Amino acid sequence: MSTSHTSLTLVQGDITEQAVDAVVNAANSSLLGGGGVDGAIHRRGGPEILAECRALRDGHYGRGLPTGQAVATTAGRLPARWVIHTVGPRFIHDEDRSELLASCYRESLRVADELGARTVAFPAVSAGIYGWPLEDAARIAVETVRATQTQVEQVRFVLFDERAYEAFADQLR
Ligand code: AR6
Repeated sequence: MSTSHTSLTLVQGDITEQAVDAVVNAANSSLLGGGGVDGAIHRRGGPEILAECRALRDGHYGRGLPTGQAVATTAGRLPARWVIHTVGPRFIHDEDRSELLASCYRESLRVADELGARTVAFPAVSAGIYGWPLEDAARIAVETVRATQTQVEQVRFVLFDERAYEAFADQLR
């Protein structure tokens, strides 16, 4: 369980504007950028983030970052110290990949603990281009963070639009 001092908060807005220790990126295995949150983070954070991602690909992550795992880089010009990149599963109808989505939240918090991050902003991982139904993505996000032991003091879910905000708000009620 998240330690009693972990608070879960909701913000409707843009994750690249969050002044937190770490922002979580809904990346893909290549770590080399994409659309959605990933595109926004690299655009606003600048080339330093991509340079560190390339270095990761040249080193330990030669075959890319596996789905459900997380790794940190600088946050470049973002108002955060680190970006924690995680790779959500694509939603497919005939297979239950919920455990991989839960793993994104657990592993991101584990990396946050390693960094000493105390405030962490998450997007709704997999709920955009990867097609995960929003209500289910919100349930997995909130349940997993609540069930994870971490030193992080504030987990801030940053939802782009009102529909996503309401889906997360329903889970926190
Ligand atoms: N701030 C907060 N939330 C956002 C922002 C933003 N700036 N932009 C989009 N969202 P997505 P995924 C919401 O597609 O589904 C990329 O190409 C969005 O409305 O960013 O995990 C990667 O490279 C949705 O609710 O991530 C991968 O290939 C949520 O963030 C792939 O997309 C996640 O949408 C990952 O897809």
